[in-house]
Amino acid sequence: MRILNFGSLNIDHVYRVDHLVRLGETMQTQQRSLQELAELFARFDISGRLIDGGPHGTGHIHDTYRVEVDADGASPSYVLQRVNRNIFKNIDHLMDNICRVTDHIRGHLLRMNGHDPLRECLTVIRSNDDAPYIEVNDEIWRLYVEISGSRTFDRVRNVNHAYEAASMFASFATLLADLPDPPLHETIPNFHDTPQRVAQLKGAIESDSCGRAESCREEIDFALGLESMTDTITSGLRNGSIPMRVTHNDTKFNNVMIDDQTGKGICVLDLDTVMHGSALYDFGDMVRSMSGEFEENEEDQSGVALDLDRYEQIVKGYLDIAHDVLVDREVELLPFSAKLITYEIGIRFLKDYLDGDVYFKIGRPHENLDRARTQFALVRSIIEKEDAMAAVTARHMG
Ligand code: GN1
Ligand code: MG
Repeated sequence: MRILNFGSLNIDHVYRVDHLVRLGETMQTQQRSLQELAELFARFDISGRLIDGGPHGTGHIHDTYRVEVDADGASPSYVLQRVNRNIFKNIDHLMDNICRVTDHIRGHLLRMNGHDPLRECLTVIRSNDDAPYIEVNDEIWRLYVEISGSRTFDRVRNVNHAYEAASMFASFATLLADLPDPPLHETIPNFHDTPQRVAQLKGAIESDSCGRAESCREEIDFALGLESMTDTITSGLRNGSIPMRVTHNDTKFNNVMIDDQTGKGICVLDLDTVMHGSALYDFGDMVRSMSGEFEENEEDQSGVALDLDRYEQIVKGYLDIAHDVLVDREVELLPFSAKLITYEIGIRFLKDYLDGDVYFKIGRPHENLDRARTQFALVRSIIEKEDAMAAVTARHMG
């Protein structure tokens, strides 16, 4: 089995996107003055004077800034992130997981030839007090080395992207399969407990705190109509038919850095939810985020559909690495997992819309409702194509 796949696919085009998100245009990351960013940067144990910085990326949870530094004539960049502590309640646990995971992966990369841990693994910069984060005015900040010569994309842009990202996430899991004890902390309890997500949705419908339930009756009915499928993976984990593994738990396409020159996946990002769970949620979330020609928040969902060729690339990229590791029950549930996680994330968006948009950042009114509708449209498409997806999967397991 290959450990890391940096295969030999050719990419004709690497599409460039502008990483810098202007304030107010698409999200709510607070603008910070250069002086503020410089003061924060100075509290980390790294040389250099901050010369530029601003909001970065399209994550839904934290506030992320890219900062550029002058260090003896060189100008390295870093990613400075204000951690959302409403969501991550135990910062020591969160950062302990991330340090353990990155140290473990770095160790593997250093033992293998031809790898660059600074580009292929996140590097946490420690603070002047030798901690993996700083606390300033009740805010939690952390600093990562920016991965040079690469970028993320919110949407798959060419035929090889899906293959690349799927093989990156599979390699990531392979590298963590021998993570020694103790178990990782559960940074968000019951994160992929789909039945519990349904219970939370029901609570939000019941309290209807913003008076929005009537306007999304159709979405609510759709969500509740599929409730019977929701414990398939959680019950499998409980009865042992599905193995518990170290998993990423947020395998959307924009959590993989793609190399500008080669178009290959180089590094997996967003390690906040690396925990013990089912590989199926990881596989399913790749399909959710990579199998179509649409954004996560479409206002018009008529173009939302699963593309079987894309699905095949994801299966190929994933199974090229994970083929020998998966048990039969996991293989059988690969197509189902795409339906389940798309549903789960759809009901999380719907719940947040009902709650008044308190969890996922929004850039416009009703964005969370559009996100929910987009996920539900994809669920419908997966239901139509589940048999074809199973046939594709079987072909690549053969
Ligand atoms: C959030 O942090 P980000 O934007 O990569 C969320 C995921 C969802 C995703 C949907 C901690 O991920 O669970 O799948 O949005 N992360 C958390 O886009 O809730
Ligand atoms: Mg992310």
